[in-house]
Order: sequence, then C-alpha cells, then structure tokens
Amino acid sequence: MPIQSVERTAAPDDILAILKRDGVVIIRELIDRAAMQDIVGKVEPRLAERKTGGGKFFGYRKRSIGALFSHGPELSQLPLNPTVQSLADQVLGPSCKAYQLHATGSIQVWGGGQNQPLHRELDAYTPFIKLNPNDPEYILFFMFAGSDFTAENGATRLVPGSHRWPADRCAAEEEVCQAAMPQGSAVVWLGKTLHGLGTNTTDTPRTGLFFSFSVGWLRQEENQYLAVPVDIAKELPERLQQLLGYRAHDTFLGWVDGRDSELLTRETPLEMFEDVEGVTY
Ligand SMILES: O=C(O)CCC(=O)C(=O)O
Ligand SMILES: [Fe+2]
Repeated sequence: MPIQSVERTAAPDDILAILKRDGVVIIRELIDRAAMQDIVGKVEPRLAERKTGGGKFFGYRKRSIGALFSHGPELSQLPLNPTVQSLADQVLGPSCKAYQLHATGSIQVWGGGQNQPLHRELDAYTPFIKLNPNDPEYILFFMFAGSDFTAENGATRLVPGSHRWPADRCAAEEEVCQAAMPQGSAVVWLGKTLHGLGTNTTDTPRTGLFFSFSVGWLRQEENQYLAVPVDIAKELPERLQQLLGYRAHDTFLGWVDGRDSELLTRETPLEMFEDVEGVTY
C-alpha cells in the first residue's frame, strides 16, 4: 500500500481521516518551494559545520542539527501553518490541555549509508509506556521536504498501518513505503507508526526539516528551554513560544516561581494560582 498523498487544499477532515487510518499521510507542497528554499538557506550553513555520521541508528551518513526554531524567524511558519496546527489540535487535543514541541531539527542524508532501523517515536518512553494501538496519541511528527525527497535519495521509509500493530510484529520489506515528495511537502506520521530514514544512493544530500509535538504533560524529547532560551524565544511569535513550552499546561504543570512560565517571555506576566480555590503557594 503506497503512502496516500493529498494536495494542501484538501479538507482538514479528509487529511485527518487518512492519518488515522494509515498512521501516515503526505501533504504535497504544503509550503511553496520559494519559501522552503529561503528556510533551507538558514539551516544549510549550520548543517555544513556538522560531521557526517550518526552510527547504525542513523545509517552512518546523516548530518543533523537540532534547536530548529533558534535558526531564524522564517522557520516559525512551519509549526504555525494552519494545516499543521489543525492536525495537531485534532490528534493530540483529546489527550491533553495543550500540546508542545517535542523534538526539532534538520536531517540531511548523504550518499553511501544504510537504512535507519525502523522505530516508533513512542519508543523513547520504553518501558514506561507500552505500545497499545488503543491508547490515545501522545506524539505527532512532521517531516518537511527541504529538498525533493525521492526513493533514491533517502526519502523517509514508513509502514502504513503499523500504528495498529502489536509491538512484536516486524515489517516485511514489501510493507515499507517511501515518502517521495517534492520540496515544500510534508509527511506526517503518528508516534506509533514504524519509520526510519532511507539510503541515499545519489551524490546530492536529501534535506529534511522536522518537528514533533507531544502532549503537554510528557517530558519533551529535546529540551526546548535550552534549545531556544528565553532571549531567543522572546523574538518569536507568541504561539510558538507557547509551543516551545513557555506556558503552563493547564494549571499545575510547568509553573515557575509560582506563576505561569509565560511570564518569562512577556512584559506583563500572567499571574496564576491566585484564583484557584483551596491552593496556597
Ligand atoms: O530523516 C528521516 O527521514 C527520519 C528520521 C527519524 O525518524 C529519526 O531521526 O527519528
Ligand atoms: Fe524517528
């Protein structure tokens, strides 16, 4: 079964239905090539400073950076894209009061490596969260094509339907599909979906820009407060500050000095707890 792809004009409910059914969906040209080229121009100099490697888990030939949103305000349009936000609202909204950025970065795949072992983003919580297809979604992953993604240059390998599999089922090679898509497109997958980067057999790198979201009550995979410290976060759109974690989850998670952590990025901080009956801090 190939990965189903839709145009960016597709109805959000139709995109969501495919994502829930298959555990993965491609949204073609979600942002324009020109906008993506501008974004790639911000991260390529940083990638060029990195060594190619990554060991077996990354197929030996990746170059990567994290802290995606510290590399310029142009990057903000990716997580704030209305289709991205609408999918995250619907997938993660039912299992939290607010979702957050979980891990962010850019991964280049250079020629001559190997496939990454198939894995699930949920694996980071093993053995504390056991894979259960009936559990709510905790993680949602977006991979944008910074260059064209092709079968030859290491487009992400994904296993449609594997979000419903038991933990011990392995994917046969014919069950693996590649997210071939033009620059500016995004492939979206659930935290329970098996995937991994592919092998690049060409002589130009494949460049991906990724971020994941998780429910706001879970430990973020990448420490967003160190990745995007307050002084950089202050310059970003307010919604992105919140997604980075500069906001309490509901009332009692993520406070600082007895107040909502939004106070760190705002001139006039919001007070909290004062109106919560029966609580004294
Ligand atoms: O770069 C890719 O295509 C996927 C990378 C990935 O899944 C990971 O690093 O966890
Ligand atoms: Fe992954």
